[in-house]
Amino acid sequence: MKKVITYGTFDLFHEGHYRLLQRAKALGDYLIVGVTTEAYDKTRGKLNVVDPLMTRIENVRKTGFADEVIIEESRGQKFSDVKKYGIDIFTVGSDWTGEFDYLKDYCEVVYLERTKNISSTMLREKNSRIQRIGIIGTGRIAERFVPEVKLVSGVSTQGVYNPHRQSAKKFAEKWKIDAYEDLEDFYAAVDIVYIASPHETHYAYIKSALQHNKHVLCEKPMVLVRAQAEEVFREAKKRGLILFEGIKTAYCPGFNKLIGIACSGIIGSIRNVEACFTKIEDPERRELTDTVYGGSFTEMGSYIMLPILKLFGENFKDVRFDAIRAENGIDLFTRISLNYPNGISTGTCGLGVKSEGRLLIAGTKGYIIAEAPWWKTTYFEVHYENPLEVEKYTERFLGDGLRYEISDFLSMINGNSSSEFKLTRSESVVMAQLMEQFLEMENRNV
Ligand code: C2G
Repeated sequence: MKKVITYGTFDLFHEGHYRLLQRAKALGDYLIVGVTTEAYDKTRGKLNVVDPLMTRIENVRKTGFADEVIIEESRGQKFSDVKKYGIDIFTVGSDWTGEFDYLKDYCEVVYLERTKNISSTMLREKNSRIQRIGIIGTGRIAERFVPEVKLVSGVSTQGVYNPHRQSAKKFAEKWKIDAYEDLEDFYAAVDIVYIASPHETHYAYIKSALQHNKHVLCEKPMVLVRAQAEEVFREAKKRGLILFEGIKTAYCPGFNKLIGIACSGIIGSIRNVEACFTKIEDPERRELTDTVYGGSFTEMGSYIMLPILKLFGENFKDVRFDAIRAENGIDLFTRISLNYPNGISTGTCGLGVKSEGRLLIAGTKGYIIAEAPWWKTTYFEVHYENPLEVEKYTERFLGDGLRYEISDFLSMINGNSSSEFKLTRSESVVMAQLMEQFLEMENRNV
């Protein structure tokens, strides 16, 4: 008797799951299905699992393909299950290709083709809890986005749009999703849109996505002009849609813990914030060659403005920018100074100058320091006058961290607005205003 095993969360049970189990069963005579516990999903960084374990087991059982259902509770369990149950074939979807090759020493490993259009053949109503996401743009950030979507339950990457046909095709083949050349076809196939195209194209794409009644998650900087930010938020509100600026730090659990501690009063009243983020970039890249929209501030300014706006608010007295420029005029290293009635702040970012990336928050009783990469906060310290008195805080940050913003975006779409405070609309509007002021100062013709 040929024994086959497969595992999964099987949340919001859909056709992709059904087809996977059907083909897994067909590989042998006896199929064991391992269903993950909530605790295990948490440790492996899968967010937003909706259905309780019993419902997920019941849905697997109802397919009639499983001869036995077991619970998957920990990372090392697959290896021991293969031994324990005398497994001949381990199988899982092709989104995991390569990931379980270590089991090849003990059994056959088969990666079954993942089902692409999980909602095309099954009744849409049945799948209405799964949001189909479409990606606009195929750059580096879009590459990081797709694997993160996989770890958020309730959302599935449907396809990608890029006016450059070849780029869309290549991207779609790599991630086994659909490529769309026509924007109308793209909108017709998706429920929500993730915009990861060049900065200057965001505004037009946001408007067109909203006009097609799609919720929008847009990469930072969302737009580069204050009036445009106000306009798109107004439009989203009018249509009852969610428009979200994707600054991943804002949704990162460690960063939120840090802001909470900073505002708790333990360091007294906050008087100074210094945030720095630099990343040496290849001089040939768009960021350093696009003389209109490139440069350090448009690329990284959102990160360094975030803690300042979170801690001091939007009512600064004055703003000043200082920049070191490359020969082509692009800012290589930029400092924004925002002065408030009771505090001062500086944010520094650079693509062509390297510095210590840190976030320092000084108060009347003590200070908080988070070293690089504070924008993916996992650790920070609270210090006081007495140098021996140090409090240390840690928090998990999984993968590339985009899963946190995707998960919060999804909760908002599903009517839970409890994450809204993490990056408010008015904070996004002020960031657009500061981008606009910076570009004006630089005499860029945007
Ligand atoms: N699947 C699929 N097509 C989809 C979606 C999912 O074929 N459109 C497959 C996955 O590849 C997996 C199974 O269905 O084999 C269950 O998917 P999930 O519930 O998302 O579980 P997953 O996180 O992939 O669990 O230990 C857990 C396993 O390693 C994988």
